[in-house]
Amino acid sequence: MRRSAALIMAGAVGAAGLTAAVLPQTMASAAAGCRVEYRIVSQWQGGFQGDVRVTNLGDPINGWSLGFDFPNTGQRVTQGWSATWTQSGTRVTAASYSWNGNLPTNASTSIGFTGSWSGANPVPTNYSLNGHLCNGPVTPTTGVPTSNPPTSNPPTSAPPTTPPPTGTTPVAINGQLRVCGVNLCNQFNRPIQLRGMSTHGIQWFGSCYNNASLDALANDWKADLFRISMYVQEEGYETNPTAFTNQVNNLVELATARGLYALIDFHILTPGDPNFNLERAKTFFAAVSARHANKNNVIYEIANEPNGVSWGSIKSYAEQVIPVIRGNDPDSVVIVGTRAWSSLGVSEGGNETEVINNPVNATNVMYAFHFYAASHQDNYRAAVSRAATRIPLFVTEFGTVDYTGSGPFDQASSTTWINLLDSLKISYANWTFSDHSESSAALLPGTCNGGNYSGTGVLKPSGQFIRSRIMTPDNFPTS
Ligand code: IDC
Repeated sequence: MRRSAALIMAGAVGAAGLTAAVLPQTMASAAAGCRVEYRIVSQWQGGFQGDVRVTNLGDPINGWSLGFDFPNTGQRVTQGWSATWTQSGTRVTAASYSWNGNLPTNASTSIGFTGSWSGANPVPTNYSLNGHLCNGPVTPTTGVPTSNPPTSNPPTSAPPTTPPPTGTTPVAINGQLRVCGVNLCNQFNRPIQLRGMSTHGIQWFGSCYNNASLDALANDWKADLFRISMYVQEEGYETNPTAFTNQVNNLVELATARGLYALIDFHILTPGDPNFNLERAKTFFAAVSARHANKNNVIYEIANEPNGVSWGSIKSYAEQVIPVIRGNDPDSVVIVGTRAWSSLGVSEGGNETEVINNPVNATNVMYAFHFYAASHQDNYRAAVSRAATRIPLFVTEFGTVDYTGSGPFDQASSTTWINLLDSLKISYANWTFSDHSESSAALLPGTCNGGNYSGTGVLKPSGQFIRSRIMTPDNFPTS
């Protein structure tokens, strides 16, 4: 006993020194304290999922490295998220990504991992933040009753990830969704409407999506839906597929932990032919659908806004990408972008009949419709009203301003639009939940540098309006 304890101590000291030595130069050194809450979320034969929530009790830091020791070297992190995970002996180090590195004083962030369970309970000790031992109270593990590894069944194909909370969240009430006729139905086979927000490009506004902002979306806005816009071009996915896949996966976990539906948007825009990105789409959707196959809250949007391309080409793309998703996640809802920036063809002189007469050959599919309220008005509303009686529509993106994402907030047209969507039970996500200076962004510039995303004080006029619409009761049917 004494010998192994001594070995653990030695390992911890050596690795802690290493951690401090590899901190990037840009990291502030002043983290004077931290508090860690550790939880074993689930466990199975030989493995477990851990959740670590760290609160910075010291000076603000931009870029963090959290270290801790497992009781023995047989306990290893096998897969982690929301950080870059490494392990040396018993010492585990989790380094922030750029999108979650900012940790103001008293701010918290949550990270998670799956690990191997060997011997003692995998309850870490010696937590440190940026090389400083945590001097705040450390809450030990909760919910782990035994000292022996449990003997429940191992997980099936996908790794265990964030379990959704039970109770009154949108996902807890509605469960796995499916397309029913022209509607989106919940687990009771009753039509529902989901209302929520879209990120801006996560390559630019990643710092806006964190525990505090997702808490605000779930609890203050009472949103149902979080759309994750992963641009493919414009400094997006094509520049680093692994990093963007990880970032999307992490954002899905943030939504899942709050019982929100996560809409994964493969944000093609320029070039407008989705087939330009066909192989990338297959690779990306194979990865994310495998990762989230066991969840019931993930919706896949496979092509943001096709443009300058025929409906036939879009349909051909969809019929190659959908089987990749269904191979991992057979019951998921998939949304297909429509011609002319997801306008059902209207913006290029067409109309909804091209889709109605030649639908995608797959089940559980919906069609995207996008609008910008100041630019797209009566003739677009007429197309939606007609199409809604024939095909399932999902407004995966809309703005309250003009099609550039800027210009005056058009409250009158936005109100007419949202009333129409409400009356047809068409789900929607507003562009954007970000602090971009443009008028379509809900948050005031600079909001994402701080820790508060709740209330109207952080919102532009468009954000105030959209929040007031989203926060009205959902009244989801429960039988
Ligand atoms: C816009 C952003 C803007 C960014 C631009 C880059 O608002 O900040 O510089 O993309 O491409 C869409 C697109 C969406 C656009 C948005 C507003 O899906 O990417 O975002 N819009 O122009 N379709 C119609 C409008």
